[in-house]
Amino acid sequence: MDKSIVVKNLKVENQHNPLGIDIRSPRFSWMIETEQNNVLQSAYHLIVTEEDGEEVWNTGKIDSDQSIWIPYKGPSLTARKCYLWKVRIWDNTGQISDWGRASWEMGLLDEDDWHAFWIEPEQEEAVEEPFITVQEMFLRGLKDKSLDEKAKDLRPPQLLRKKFAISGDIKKARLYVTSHGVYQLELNGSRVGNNEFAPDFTAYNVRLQYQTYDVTDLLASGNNAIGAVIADGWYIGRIQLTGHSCQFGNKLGLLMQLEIEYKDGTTERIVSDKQFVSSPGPWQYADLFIGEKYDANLEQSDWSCFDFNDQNWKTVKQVDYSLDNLVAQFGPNVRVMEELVPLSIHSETDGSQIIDFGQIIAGRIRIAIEAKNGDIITLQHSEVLDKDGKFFMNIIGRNKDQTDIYIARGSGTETYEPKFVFHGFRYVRVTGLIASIKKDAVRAIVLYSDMETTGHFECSDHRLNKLQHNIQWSQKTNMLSIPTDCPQRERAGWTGDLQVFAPTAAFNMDVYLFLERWLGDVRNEQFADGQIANFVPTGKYYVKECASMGQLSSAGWGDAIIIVPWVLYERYGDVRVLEQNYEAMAKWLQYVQHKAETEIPDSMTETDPTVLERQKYLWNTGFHFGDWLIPSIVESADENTGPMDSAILTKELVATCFYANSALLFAKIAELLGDKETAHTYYTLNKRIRKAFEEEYVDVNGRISAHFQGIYILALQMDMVSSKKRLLVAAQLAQLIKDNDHKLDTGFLSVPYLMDVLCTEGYEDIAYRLLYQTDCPSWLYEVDMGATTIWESWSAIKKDGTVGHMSFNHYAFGCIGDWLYREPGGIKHSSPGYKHSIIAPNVNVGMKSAKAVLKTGYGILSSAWERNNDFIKLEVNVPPNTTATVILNGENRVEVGSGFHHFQYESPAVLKAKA
Ligand code: RAM
Repeated sequence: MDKSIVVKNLKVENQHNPLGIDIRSPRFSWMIETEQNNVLQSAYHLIVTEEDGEEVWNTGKIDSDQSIWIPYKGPSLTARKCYLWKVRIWDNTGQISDWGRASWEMGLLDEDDWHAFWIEPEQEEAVEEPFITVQEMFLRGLKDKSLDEKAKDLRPPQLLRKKFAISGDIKKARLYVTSHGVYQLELNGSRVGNNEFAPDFTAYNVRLQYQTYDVTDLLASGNNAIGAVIADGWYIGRIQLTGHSCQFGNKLGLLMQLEIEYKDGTTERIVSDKQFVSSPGPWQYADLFIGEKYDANLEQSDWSCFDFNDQNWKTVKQVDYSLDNLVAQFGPNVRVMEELVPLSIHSETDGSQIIDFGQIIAGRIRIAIEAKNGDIITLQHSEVLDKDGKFFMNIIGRNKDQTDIYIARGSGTETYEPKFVFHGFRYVRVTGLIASIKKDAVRAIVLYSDMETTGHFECSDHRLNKLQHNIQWSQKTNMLSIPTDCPQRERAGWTGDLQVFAPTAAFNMDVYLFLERWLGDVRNEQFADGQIANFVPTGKYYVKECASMGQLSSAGWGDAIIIVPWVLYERYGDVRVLEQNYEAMAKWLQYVQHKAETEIPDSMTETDPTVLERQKYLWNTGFHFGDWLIPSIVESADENTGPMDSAILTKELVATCFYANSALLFAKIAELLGDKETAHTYYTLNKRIRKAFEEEYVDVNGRISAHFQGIYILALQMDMVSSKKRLLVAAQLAQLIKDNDHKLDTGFLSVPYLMDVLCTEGYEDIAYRLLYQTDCPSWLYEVDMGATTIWESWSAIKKDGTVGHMSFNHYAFGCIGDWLYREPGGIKHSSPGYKHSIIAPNVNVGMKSAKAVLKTGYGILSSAWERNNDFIKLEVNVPPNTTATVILNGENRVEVGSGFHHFQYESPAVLKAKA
């Protein structure tokens, strides 16, 4: 008989049948599929067995509606073992599903599980770039060296190989690998897996991930050979704002353990050791920032096959590095996710050809070439053309070349795709190629961490759809291994950028494990006094770099340790992320509290005890990025004004707002985790900070001393003013926006709340005008100027077409995406993970229709509405095992269960586009 409820999409640690995990208590999730409405789970039964059927853990029937993130609570799991699991559920009408089945396999769990040795090929130690400060990098006098000059300091990636013989019928074979640098593997001439830039970017000294590959089908009884190529990657190569090198080490290394299980039950192990030999390959160098130089004449075919003659290869060194930083891969690997066809290709007068892919991406190209032996083909990457349509390198600074060089073999068609680099680009300038490039001969290879797309937003305004497209692309291309600010200039895990963008990110893609992994490093790199780094992973120059700022962290950046876990908890419903980060949150807040309580601004001459007393609650000292990049300040005609002024003019108030906000969030988290006393302490602290803020900074007319839009927004959003002043403060904000010709003037930290604050304070009309604004700065200005991603600066291309040396791919200002999904889209979580949601589309922001779709942990949640004369037609889909409150017209509440629901209601007054 067909069951009407089915359990499917079984996941362990949010992955289907994962291999090589080292989480001792993995979390189980499943979805329920049914044609019926109003389905809730009332109980589940989960059984874990070994492969031979022996039972490991049997929950029995558990009365529970929990179907996501159920932790394993059976006996200790064994390294390398494969576990089978099955689950069935009961619904609210007593129906029982069939068993759904899946598996997972544990990886190596302890240092003792490793029998391999770290090996290093013969190599010159990498050159450490001299330390320069951020200020020095942007000084006009600081000349970046030529590519030829730089090449002298760059070293080739290394090939390593080992031959081995095995005999017997193979049941399964697993390869556990990691490296100092980034690696790719081959077994008997075939590529192993499809990971790019493994082992990913982590705080390597604390945590280096190993990857597990199923290589059963790549081995054969008899002679075999394994090969690895290792390049500098993040470990050794140039990274971060100043393009420095050797931040984690200066020598390439490999650690590898192949474990074979034969059908007769015996096992065999092949490990990295002195039997490996090494040789440079066709790459003359490969640096993530500078680019790759590849000489096809130096290829050694079949180098990873048994019969290859490796007589001239060098022996490797076995080195005794500690294995205590090894952990299993956690979360997604980087992969080739998409390929793009060129939009156009044209030649410039100097003979170079410019390929336009029509979209800014992070990745590289694959190009089929016909050339003469020794021809040198150069590929330069850029995000924009200049005003006259000429090639323009928009990124400046040390080592930001983004240039790949290919030396041709000269035999027929040869295909080149760099392996160990990625660039941020839309345009590629090809020089050295005489034949004209055909569109079919090139592809842009889009690289990012392999995460599922979970969200979709569209509406009747095609420009807003383009904005959504741009936000999604800035997300994809800035989530390559770590969440970065931009994929070309810095490629650093700036905590503030992610903090503002996390809610949007969690709509667009399943970022849960990706961000959980990164948060692990935010914790790992927390300083002893509780400070949280401005970007993570940091590297050995971090402390030196911060020296000129006098501290290692900034308000609104460090607060990511509280805000990001909270967002993840709300959107994905897993309490573990709060538990894991709890201690780090507490330490961060203690640091802030200590600063607030013990320091007063140098300029303070006050003697009034009440004024002095409230200083304890104001975080008004030290350097902070403040409401970073306020447009009117960045754009100021005054030559002496620059980006740092938005920091200086707003930092005190921003810091105090974030202090209050983090205290409140932490109090909620403490309460949730059962720590009532702490919760009470921080609720009280939050109140005191808010009171002190109002007394210190807000006058009787609701004017705040730092009179910027962003400060009003933060004050309102974070409840920094008492109810009696709220209206006045909101009116000040409204006036500021009106005086600015209905244009925003918000920086990084306040922009996420701009639309929400205006809508809740009764200024929907202003919010609406900002949304449709097309003068700079505005979201649609960028769209009108042809943006395909979100820019770092709203005016990166001026009205007259002048192009700035800016990043054209910074997701921070794309944080409006969250509002689009929640307000016109209409979907909001109201309990963690969308177990209960609120569907309340705001139909009053100038659209004829809008639709938001989100794949939650329970299934598809969606809301689609359309204006039909005087009526709104609304279609809602609520996933099984969840419920929703649908709010029609802002007031009528309808409680619904899972399934499709249709509504029709009278439309409210309409705001017409005035833009
Ligand atoms: C810039 C980065 C980043 C921002 C910091 C403060 O250099 O691009 O976006 O967080 O500065």
